[in-house]
Amino acid sequence: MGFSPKPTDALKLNLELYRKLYLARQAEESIRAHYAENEMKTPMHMSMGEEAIAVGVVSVLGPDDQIFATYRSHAIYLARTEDSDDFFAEMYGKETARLKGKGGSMHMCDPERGFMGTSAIVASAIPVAVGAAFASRKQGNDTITVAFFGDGACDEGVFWESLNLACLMKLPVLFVCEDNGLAVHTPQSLRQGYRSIAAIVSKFNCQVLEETSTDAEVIYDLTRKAINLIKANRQPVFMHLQYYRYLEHVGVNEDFDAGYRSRKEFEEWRQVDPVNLQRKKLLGNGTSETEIAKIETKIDRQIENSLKKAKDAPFANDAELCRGVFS
Ligand SMILES: Cc1ncc(C[n+]2csc(CCOP(=O)(O)OP(=O)(O)O)c2C)c(N)n1
Ligand SMILES: [Mg+2]
Repeated sequence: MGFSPKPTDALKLNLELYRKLYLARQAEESIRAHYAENEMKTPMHMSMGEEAIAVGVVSVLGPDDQIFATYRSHAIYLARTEDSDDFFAEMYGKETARLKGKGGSMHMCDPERGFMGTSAIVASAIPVAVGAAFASRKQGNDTITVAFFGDGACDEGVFWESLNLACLMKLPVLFVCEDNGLAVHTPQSLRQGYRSIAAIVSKFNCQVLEETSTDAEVIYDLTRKAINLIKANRQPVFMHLQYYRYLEHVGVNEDFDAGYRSRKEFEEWRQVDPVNLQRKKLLGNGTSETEIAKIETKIDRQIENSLKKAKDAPFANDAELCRGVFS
């Protein structure tokens, strides 16, 4: 299977993108509202601000394409599955989740739906993604493998080794660098002895596409272009996409008083917030406020319902806790 073609109906696509953006944002708003109750024990690395990348890239993929990502993957997971029941069950650590509460926020995984895995070790999913792409090539199928990672992953040797191998072996990998300029609190200028990741990667045998837009449709179109290039040239593509992390590195709060970045910067990015931007676009395309509100109410209810089910669900028993884990 390849990727799904762009729906001819632009409005239909824009509604789909909005539905996923709103779901990702509201699911995290709901986490923020309930986290202090201390029933969700997993550490939270929130996606807020990044949703256009998650939704734009994932919406292009076909059912057999594979996604590997990081501990900051709520939006990617929800864009892929739209399964808030499973999402909240896992956040609450309950038996009803696919991973039975053993993964938590940082290790979400659903291979049957092409969400192959996420990891808390920076850059560690990238070589696994390259291996999966090698397997696809050996099997002779048309699958695309996507590796999402942050700009901090480019500080790891394994990123460069994986990129080198994928370029050398001409593997069908879409590298997606989600660049928020930070590794925890450290800016790129204090970590990287070069000015531009994209400029360095463009010296490899792969195409590099760059974008700063927070418009999910722009990311969607760029991803289609990337996948066409992978298929036409039989080479990986590296997408360098910028966004602003709204909340603290780990946790559900803002941190503009921590001294490493300013609220002013945040306010500037808020002007182009991916969810608001898409909502405005829909209104501009002739979608009524009532129609949009209907979509939002439906998702709000879905989230409320998932959250309640997760809270009410049991924990896995002791025998289950030791199954499928290394110790
Ligand atoms: C191999 C490794 N080194 C260090 C850490 C500690 N650590 C956790 S997140 C992080 C920053 C990663 O930044 P980036 O890849 O840009 O992702 P972001 O958090 O910005 O999404 C670091 C250094 C880790 N988890 N794994
Ligand atoms: Mg980063």
